[in-house]
Amino acid sequence: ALIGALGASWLALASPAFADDGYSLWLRTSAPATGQAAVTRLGDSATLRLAESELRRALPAGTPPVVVATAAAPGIAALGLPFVGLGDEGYLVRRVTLAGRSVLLVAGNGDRGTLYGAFALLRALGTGDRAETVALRSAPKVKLRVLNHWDNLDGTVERGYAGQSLWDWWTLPDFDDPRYTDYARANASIGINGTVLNNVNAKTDSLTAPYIAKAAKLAAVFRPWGIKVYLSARFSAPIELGGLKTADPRDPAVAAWWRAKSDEIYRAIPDFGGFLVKANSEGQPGPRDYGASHADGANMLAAAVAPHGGIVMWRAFVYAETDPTDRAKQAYSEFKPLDGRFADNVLVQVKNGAIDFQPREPFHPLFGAMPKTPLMIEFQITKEYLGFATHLAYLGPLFAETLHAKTGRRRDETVADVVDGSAEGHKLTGMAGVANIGRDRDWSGSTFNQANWYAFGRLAWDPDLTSEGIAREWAAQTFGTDPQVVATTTAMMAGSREAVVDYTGAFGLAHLMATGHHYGPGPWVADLARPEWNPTYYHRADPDGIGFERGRGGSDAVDQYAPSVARQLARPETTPERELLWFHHVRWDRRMADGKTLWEDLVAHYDTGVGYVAGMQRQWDTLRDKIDAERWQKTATYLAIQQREARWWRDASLAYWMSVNHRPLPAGVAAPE
Ligand code: GCW
Repeated sequence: ALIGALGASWLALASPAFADDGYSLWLRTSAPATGQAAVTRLGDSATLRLAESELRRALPAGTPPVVVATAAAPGIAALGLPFVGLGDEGYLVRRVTLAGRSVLLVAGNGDRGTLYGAFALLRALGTGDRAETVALRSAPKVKLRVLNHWDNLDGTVERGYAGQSLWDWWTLPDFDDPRYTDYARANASIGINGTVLNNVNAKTDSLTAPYIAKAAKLAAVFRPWGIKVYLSARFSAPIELGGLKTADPRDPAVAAWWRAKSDEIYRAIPDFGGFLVKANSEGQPGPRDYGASHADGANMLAAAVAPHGGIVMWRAFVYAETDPTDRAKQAYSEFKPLDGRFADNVLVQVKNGAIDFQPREPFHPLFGAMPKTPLMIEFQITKEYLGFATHLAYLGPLFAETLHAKTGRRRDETVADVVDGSAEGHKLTGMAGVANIGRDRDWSGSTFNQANWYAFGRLAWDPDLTSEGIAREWAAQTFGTDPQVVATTTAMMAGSREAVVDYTGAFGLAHLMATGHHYGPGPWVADLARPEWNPTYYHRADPDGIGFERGRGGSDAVDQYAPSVARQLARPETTPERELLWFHHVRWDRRMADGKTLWEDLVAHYDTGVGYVAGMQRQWDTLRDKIDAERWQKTATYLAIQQREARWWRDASLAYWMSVNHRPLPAGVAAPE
């Protein structure tokens, strides 16, 4: 094994194209360094030791001497460095003179900050900064940076496309799979500090003593990496586990059951983060079953964890068939009136858009509309509606588009300002990402999917980062700093999400995917039990036009936005074209900004999407000699699948639209196969 390891590191040095199955993610450059840089640690804790060992394993020989410390370590205060404002998790990396020696100091107020600083230094060096001149200072803008695993206790993962769940519930709590540590390390390297272990479609078993012990083991592994464990809670657990007759949150026996359950969890996991709850949504039980409100439910749970410093993340993803008008309006209708009624340790978790993680959605109208309530944003890192693990779609632009959208509530207020608490001065803030992680060797089902995990973490740390900058960082660490490789991969990534929008349906069309699995086209589907599950509900195509009318003559969803935004969205003329059919039903022959008809433009977008994928194939081909064979080949194969399936999307969609609108294809466009 030793010879194997030496061989591998020798190869790593000799050639940028060494064999790689993607397991080391963006931490490839931190393969064991050959010579060791001098790293000194001031102070002692498990987390500080990790900061030290991360630097030791990765810093090349010849790096100036490095000191890892916290602000309180001897000699540090006298340096007068700007620790103020860094909080518990921020860090500084500076050239300083300590005890007469010139060193590179990596330090935070607390040891987690120091660990993040160590990773930040490695990131800086891995993306081309020089150790001699590097100077970094950063603190997270969002407090809870959390992955949501939709992992079931039987090992399957809902909407997971990267293999079985990482958590091996059978061998926990005894067996400490080294992969748990690798997982924690990867997350810590991008600042993720929380993980919800189980699916929001929760089973009560996860709250039983054996599973609490298993979760406690994971929590112990993750703790030194600064990561807290949370659990999804099934609201009816007091009935199913506790033998009570009701789960009514106003019933004192129910509240007492949750208090006792929370106490039990905290005995096993003293720093347990708290609960995530999906209530009264898609068949999950909740307070509405008893005529109580979401606030009643959330506050009851919040009271149970409050004595231990825990929090509740209560999802706003609700829709019921009892409201036939517009699914997109329901979360706002239900939650907006509850603003100000949630306990201090509750966050309401809102999906980025009002429907469900579509390739493009306008930002959710709740952002900015509940100023008294901390709103967490929930993104989906796993690509349920964007081609699963096979299609290459970099989600940085999707995340950033929502975060940087203007709410219209105050001058220049963005969704990011709401999420990071700066809009209203909330201290409890959060961002959740539905994980794309499983037991595949490459964790996320493909190399480029790793970029989405990475981008989520980086944007949760700082929602104002640009998706382009994040892509460059990721590419340099994942493939090496060769400028051609970085330029080519980031160029591929840049438009890849827009390509998915184009070949699945541009201009704000949404939810056109095939039934159930959501892979591939199904815009014709009209026979599902609930109207709002059918693609035809969303696109409303008829011989004259297409789109869902959400203006004032329609469902009036536009008036859930701030007045200035609502005014803009109320009329097709002032609605951004990319969201036109989300908000309006318009004629197929409507004139678009480019002078062509909507139909002509829609057709053109399908072709653009297909063409983009072909372009990515050509770009990737130019890197054949620069990327290790295993990652190159898998990506090439997946791009070929995507190319075939982009055409499938185009052809099936066009054939269907033409059966509705009876229009010919614009001149020069190839007929669907
Ligand atoms: O995105 C949809 C998915 C469901 C998911 C649900 C949710 C966990 O199709 O699989 O269930 O939303 O977010 O609750």
